[in-house]
Amino acid sequence: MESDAVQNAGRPPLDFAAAAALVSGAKRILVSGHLSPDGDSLGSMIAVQRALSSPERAVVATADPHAFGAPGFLEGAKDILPLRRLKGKRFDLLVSVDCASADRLPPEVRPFAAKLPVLVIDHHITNTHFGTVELIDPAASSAGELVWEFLKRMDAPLDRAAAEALWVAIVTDSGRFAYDSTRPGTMTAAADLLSRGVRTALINDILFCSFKAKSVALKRRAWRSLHIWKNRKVAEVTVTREDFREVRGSKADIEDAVEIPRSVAGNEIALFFYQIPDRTHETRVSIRTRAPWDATALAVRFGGGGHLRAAGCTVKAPLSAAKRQVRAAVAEMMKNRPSPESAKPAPPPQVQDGTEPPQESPGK
Ligand SMILES: [Mn+2]
Repeated sequence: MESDAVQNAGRPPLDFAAAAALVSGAKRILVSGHLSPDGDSLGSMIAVQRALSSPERAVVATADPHAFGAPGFLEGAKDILPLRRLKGKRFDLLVSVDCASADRLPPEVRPFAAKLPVLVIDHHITNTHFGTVELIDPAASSAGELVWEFLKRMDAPLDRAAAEALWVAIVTDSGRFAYDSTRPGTMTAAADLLSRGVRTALINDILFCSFKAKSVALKRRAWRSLHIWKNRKVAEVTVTREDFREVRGSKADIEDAVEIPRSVAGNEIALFFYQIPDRTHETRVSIRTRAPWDATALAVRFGGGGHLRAAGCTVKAPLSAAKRQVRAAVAEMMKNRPSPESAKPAPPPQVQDGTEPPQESPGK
């Protein structure tokens, strides 16, 4: 693609040829996203699985089907191999999409990451570089945008189901083309996907405009838990293990809960605390920030990571203790407000499109 300079100005060079060579030499490929896959993870996985499968090459994508949430409607989701059926299977390459580190892969996939060559396709700024070959661009809207470019360069066939999977990856992670991470290259990918028959209005309805009863019930509980402090600059919601149990739901049913505290006028830091039902001694936290605050600065204090304005972490403490720790960290961070100048990441010299690092769902 000759127009890279305009499409994705200022990004680091990515070695697509090395990535293609790794894939071309493989006969049995395993594809995985991060634990509890979001739309970007799931969509990227499905697209890689469909586009790289051929009579000469078996490609298996794996995840926990119970964790799909709304993106589980995708046609390719039915071909995902449940994690528990991975045991004993053999592969010669692992493709990791939208996953920032080997320990964010599902536990069943980690042994493969340890012994196989790994192609990493990711956009997390906190990526730990666990790949043999890596296509990592923290300025990309989504892993899906990078997967699209890679598959195009490989001349891999993209049918409508693969195109819709990448569409879901991009629209979920870019906030429907709204976040700063939306760049000209995002729209180029999206335009190509539309030309392959993506049903955009239908998908928008499924993902963003209709909610199952348990999602509505969890959202109601999240709203009820809304707590606003620091002169409205910080807001948080909480969903407890009991909430999930009572509505028989999971995190996948309330993926966007952090938008509730984020929607409070004047909000600068939004937090979503939730418990993973069978892990009583840890608390997950989704973090969203507005300038000048760096979401990853908060997340890394608790061993997490993500993006400049969207990050996540797992606090090794029960809910109330975790809240105390995170609130203390927020209060401490906000003691020193960075000046607008130092808060802005220095743009590379020839950037013309105003591209800024991505803003996206955590963890993930
Ligand atoms: Mn992502």
